[in-house]
Amino acid sequence: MTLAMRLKAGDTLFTAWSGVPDALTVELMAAQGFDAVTLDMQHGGHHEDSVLRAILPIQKAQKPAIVRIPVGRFDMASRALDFGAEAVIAPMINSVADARAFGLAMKYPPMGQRSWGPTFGFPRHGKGDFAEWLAESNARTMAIAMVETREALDCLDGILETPGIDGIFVGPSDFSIAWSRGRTVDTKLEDMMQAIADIGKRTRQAGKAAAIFIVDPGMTGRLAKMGYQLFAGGSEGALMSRGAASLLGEARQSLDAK
Ligand code: 3PY
Ligand code: MG
Repeated sequence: MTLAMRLKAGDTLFTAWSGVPDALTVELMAAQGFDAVTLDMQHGGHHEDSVLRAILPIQKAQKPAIVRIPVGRFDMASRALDFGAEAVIAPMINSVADARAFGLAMKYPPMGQRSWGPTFGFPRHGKGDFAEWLAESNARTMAIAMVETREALDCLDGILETPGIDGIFVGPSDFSIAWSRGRTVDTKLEDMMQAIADIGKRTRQAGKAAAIFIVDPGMTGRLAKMGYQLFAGGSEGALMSRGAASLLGEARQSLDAK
């Protein structure tokens, strides 16, 4: 089942968040219990070449590869799909015009203007027929627009109605900066939770997927009740520090017990 199918079926999914631009590291991440792996080109170290190489080990692990492009790089959105990504997350979609440009880059005609040339994506998905691939592509690839400003919230209905947009991804750090008018960055800011709940609910009512970044995994249950289904978190740094703390804690405890 594709990522799009699983989300439509109502599954709750977790994607790891890779920022180390190295296919061997991504291979290790893809072997963990996450449902998908996201390669972050906005704030992480991933670049065109690392995305091209790192999608392969994710597919080998039979998981969907997701790419977060840098702000406004809709050319890269099409390239990520050509390399075999199943979904692209576009940051700072702050207007219907931004959403439209993103949707056009992600979908083949007549819905969009994506140019043909899945040089790596086609053989990597093991497909044998171009026409079949063309017919399936718009439905199997997801354009996920990030809502992380007050402007984006103001035009949420327009973004949700934009052809080609399959889901919304809330960036709670940027959203908290916008919400507090630059006073703080805090993904647990209580007075923005009503707005976060409203985004989740309206996105699901529109029949689209609702995703969010989780800094504190303990928030997941609360966010799931708001309609969020796809949770992103677990960078290499976060996984290493949690893993190291747990391993060393256990080992030192056993020394104390001897
Ligand atoms: C945010 O929280 O602003 C994000 O973009 C998550 O990565
Ligand atoms: Mg952000």
